Amino acid sequence: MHRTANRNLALRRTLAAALAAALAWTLFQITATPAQAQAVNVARSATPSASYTSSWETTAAVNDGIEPPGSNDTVNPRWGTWPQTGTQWVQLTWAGPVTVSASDLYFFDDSFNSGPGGVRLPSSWRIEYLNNGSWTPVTGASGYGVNANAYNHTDFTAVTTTALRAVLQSGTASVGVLEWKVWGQGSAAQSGNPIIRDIYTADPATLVVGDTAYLFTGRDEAAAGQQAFVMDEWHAYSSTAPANSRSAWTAHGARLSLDVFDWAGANAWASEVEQGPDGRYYWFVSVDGSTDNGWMNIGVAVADHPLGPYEDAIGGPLISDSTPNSSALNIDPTVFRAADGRIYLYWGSYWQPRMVRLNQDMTSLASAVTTPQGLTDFWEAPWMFERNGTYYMAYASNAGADCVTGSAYACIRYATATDPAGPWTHRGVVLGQVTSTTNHPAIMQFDGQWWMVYHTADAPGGGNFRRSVAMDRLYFNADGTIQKVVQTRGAA
Ligand code: FUB
Repeated sequence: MHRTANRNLALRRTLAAALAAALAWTLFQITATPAQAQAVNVARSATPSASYTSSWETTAAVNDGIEPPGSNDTVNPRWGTWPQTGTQWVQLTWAGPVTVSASDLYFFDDSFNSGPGGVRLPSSWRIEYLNNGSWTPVTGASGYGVNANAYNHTDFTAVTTTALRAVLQSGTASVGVLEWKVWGQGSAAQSGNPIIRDIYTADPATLVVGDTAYLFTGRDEAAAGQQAFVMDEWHAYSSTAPANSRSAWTAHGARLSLDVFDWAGANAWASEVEQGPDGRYYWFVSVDGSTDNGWMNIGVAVADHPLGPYEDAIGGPLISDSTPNSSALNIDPTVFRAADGRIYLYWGSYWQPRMVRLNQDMTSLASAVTTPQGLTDFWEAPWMFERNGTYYMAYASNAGADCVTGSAYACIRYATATDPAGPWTHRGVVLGQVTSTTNHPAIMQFDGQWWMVYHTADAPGGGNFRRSVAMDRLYFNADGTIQKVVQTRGAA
């Protein structure tokens, strides 16, 4: 018993160190984004290409949304032309016309920190746009800076086009770009994402009741530049015509807060609402409790209506560090009621998914806690649903080249099973890395359409601790596998 406690303590310390490292890496990645009043960064919805790309670099780097930590970024994807020199270009192509009038371009220069220096700043560069089939320099350019370790901002006379090029003339070596933001409006791949912009929201959960879709989120209240989660309450939204548009959703404000749980102190993290067999609505939440020496717990609130008012359903945690075989971090509940009446709770983080069955009261455990099998590279944030007799588990993962550019980020993988208890078969990545380090899925079907709801750092002033909920269509293949979600963003 004592040895187990010591082992748990050691594990917790190791995991805490891993979290600290992840957060430190997050800090390293964050730099300020220039304020852009109405325009959005339409580069994110473009397809990149280039005159030449070194085989170990990628054009995807230029519009992946990753803020460069410096011009010699040895961690994130980069576009570079080594050993090619002379005139080189990188291009953004849109599916439909965009109207653009400014750009911020961050050069790749690997000479810093004693790097090899094969890729250096260009001697000069210019922006060209596709004009009736011809590449034409933009006019009225405010300047073409060639600074390292910073964005080089250019305003120019607005053009409507489907493609833009940064044409770089090499200087002392080959050339490259780490990130290119293009400010404007339009493009076929644009949407109203993020769908909530008056406050920062994270960790979406959906629930469809009759003709209404409900969206429940956490609220990020970190001040600008604050590098920590500040989360005290959960918000609710509803829509009778859900879409990736701000106007589709009605805000209902904070419908649950830490105050409801006398035993909880902080961290209103990820949650999910599920209707119980009694017809009432149970809001399962991640919170930092104060009833034991542990950290996060799962609590439950209950109400007669999805929008509340909610009250604590138990008076203490449903799952805590005292629960035998609980996860190293007891957060991110997803609850699933199977057709045979059984109720399953999955949760977990720090690579430790857990599953337990719930009693019909939704507030007590009906089985021992088990470790689900087959959730390959699970990190956290499970979301369970069923379609055509197949059970699906989407979850955040921070491992694998098909998933993330660095382990501080996460993609969403998914697995399927023929039984709600598993075993699960990993099927791949359904949502790629997003602009925030954390990634968190909710999946819903409404009116025959499937949606992936998630969060990003894309709202103005956003960041890893100031996230915003977004949603995009989810498509199934005939064999039940899921196509990778196309992330859209914009100002629609
Ligand atoms: O929002 C706090 C935590 O970040 C959530 O519980 C995780 O899923 C991650 O999104």
